[in-house]
Amino acid sequence: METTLAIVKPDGVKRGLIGEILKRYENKGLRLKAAKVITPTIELLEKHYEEHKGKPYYKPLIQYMSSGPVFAMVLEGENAVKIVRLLNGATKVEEALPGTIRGDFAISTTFNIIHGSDSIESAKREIALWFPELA
Ligand code: DGI
Repeated sequence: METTLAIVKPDGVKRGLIGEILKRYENKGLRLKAAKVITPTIELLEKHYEEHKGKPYYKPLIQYMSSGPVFAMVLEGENAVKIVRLLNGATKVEEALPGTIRGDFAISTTFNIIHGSDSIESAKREIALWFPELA
């Protein structure tokens, strides 16, 4: 059984989309194993996004992600990593299909509502980072 990390980003929380997003994951059959509302520190975000360091969007991304509370969750299910990314939709918002979370709710690639781990290895690393208490 796979686990993955999904994060409703600050704009998603501000817009009241936590319930809508969780409903989509649960409707699909994923189970919520852990969740919390936190305003992430810069230190946590720099670790989370370390592979993006130096990219032109890196600083705005860290600033945006630390701008308010997020809803971080651990989801479990068969193929959870891929399924969450399918439900989330493409990174580039103009490629995110209707029916996906980004396709239905996001208009900007920078402010794109939701995060999902991109591989089983990333999921393990990210869950340890955001939920050290589960280790
Ligand atoms: O896993 P994703 O969130 O779909 O995408 P990612 O891990 O490649 O990038 C992490 C975040 O960085 C993404 O959600 C938004 C931002 N980002 C990535 N590529 C671009 C970007 N932001 C802008 N403005 N332009 C990009 O090309």
